Amino acid sequence: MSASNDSTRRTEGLEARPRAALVGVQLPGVSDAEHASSLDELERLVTTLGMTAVARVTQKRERLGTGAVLGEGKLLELASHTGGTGVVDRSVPRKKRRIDADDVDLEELEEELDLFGDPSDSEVGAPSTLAPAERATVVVVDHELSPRQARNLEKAAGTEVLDRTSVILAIFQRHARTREAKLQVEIARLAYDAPRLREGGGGGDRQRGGIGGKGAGESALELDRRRIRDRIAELRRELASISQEDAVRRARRVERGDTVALVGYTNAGKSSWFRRLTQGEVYVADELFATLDTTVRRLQPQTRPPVLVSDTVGFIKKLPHDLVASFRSTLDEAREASLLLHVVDASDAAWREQLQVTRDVLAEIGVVAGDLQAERPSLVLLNKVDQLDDATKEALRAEMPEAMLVSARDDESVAEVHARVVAFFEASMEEAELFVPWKQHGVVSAVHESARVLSEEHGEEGTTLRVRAPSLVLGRLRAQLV
Ligand SMILES: Nc1nc2c(ncn2[C@@H]2O[C@H](COP(=O)(O)OP(=O)(O)OP(=O)(O)O)[C@@H](O)[C@H]2O)c(=O)[nH]1
Ligand SMILES: [Mg+2]
Repeated sequence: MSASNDSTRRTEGLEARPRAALVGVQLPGVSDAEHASSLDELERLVTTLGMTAVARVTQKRERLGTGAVLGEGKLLELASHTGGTGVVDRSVPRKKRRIDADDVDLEELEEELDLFGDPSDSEVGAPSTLAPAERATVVVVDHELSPRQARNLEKAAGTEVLDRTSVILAIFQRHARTREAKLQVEIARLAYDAPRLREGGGGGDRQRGGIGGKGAGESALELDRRRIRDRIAELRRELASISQEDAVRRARRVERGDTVALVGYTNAGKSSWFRRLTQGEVYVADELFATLDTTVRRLQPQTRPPVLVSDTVGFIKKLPHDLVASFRSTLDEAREASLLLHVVDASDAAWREQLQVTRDVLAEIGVVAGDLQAERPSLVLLNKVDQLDDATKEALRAEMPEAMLVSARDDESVAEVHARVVAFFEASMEEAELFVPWKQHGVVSAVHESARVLSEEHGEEGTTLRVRAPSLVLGRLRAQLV
């Protein structure tokens, strides 16, 4: 189950792009709007990966079928888009059920009877009448699939099946630039593949018909699993050594001044804001997960002492846990920032959910303590308001009075956000008097570098400076003067 980078890279004409049929199950508690927006997002994910979404097959169900996700009627509908048979060969799982107690599965029995399928199911189900060139060549499911679900869907659809997680992983793989990002993605990929080995016997790729036998096959599998575990351990060690270098660099930065981190949902506009606030070049694109590596630059126009701005990886709904865990170190930048600028795409109908997802992931990785949000000052930027009409903006202001309505495309917005950031750090600064004796005169230039000097007097014994600086910086300067 891997979306091959190569196959898309080889793609020349538009018609050669993989054609995806999207599958989503609307579970209880998920509104129609949420369900639709989740599929829209899946479509953007597959588009980012170079595929074209050509069909959607959705179904309301009590739960995700453990057998094949969808009910029988919907499987036939899916097959009408892909040219498959629309049926799962049941003989294999049944036989397995007898030998494997874990596999006795009431849900699957219910599914066979289709107790939870929606009534429209029975109305569909003709085999594909589409010309081969119009058929979907891949099925992409908006949920994380178990190996068995994927296998059964592949049988019914007759095409490769990808789940949401593997699509996100493939995008991350393609967008990773630095060694650190590459390591993080590879660890997550291996962790995703390991439990899926049983099915395909080849790193979670399409299974080759029939279930592998016991005995020799199984020990080979054990070997594969161990190899993966060893490889993950090796990659983790390499990552740890890189992260340590990073920690040293970060510590130096903390000495130099305060950091503001841009965080938010993917495609919200973080990198656009980074560019505007630092006048630096960084990749901006209408793609999901354009940024995977953290970049840090000084706020421009510059302040004294300087404020650093960092751009970070974006979040997404149902972000695989391993991926969240592996990006922990990248997100240390956000964890150590004095202020979070939480960028929200206010022009996206799903912005409220996206805001919540971002807060949840930040809490999960320990950037904000969840219930202790107050400890990490953050400012919500409701971005892309250039796309909204006045009434919508008015409603947003009423709903989120403490947020700023902004657009990265608007100079005035940029000036306002810059001013707010400066004011924040200004408020966190203290005024103090420092006395630098002649014999330590070198410290005077350090004071000028890291603090704002309000006045400077040269006396008999040394120099007296009145300064404004963050307490952190003052503490460091005082320590040097003792
Ligand atoms: N109309 C409009 N578009 C914007 C605004 N800010 C950003 N965009 C566009 O939104 C898209 C995503 O912007 P990025 O800055 O790359 O978003 P990001 O949050 O860094 O995204 P990832 O790195 O993928 O997580 C780009 O096409 C930007 O041009 C804005 O204020 N208004
Ligand atoms: Mg970005």
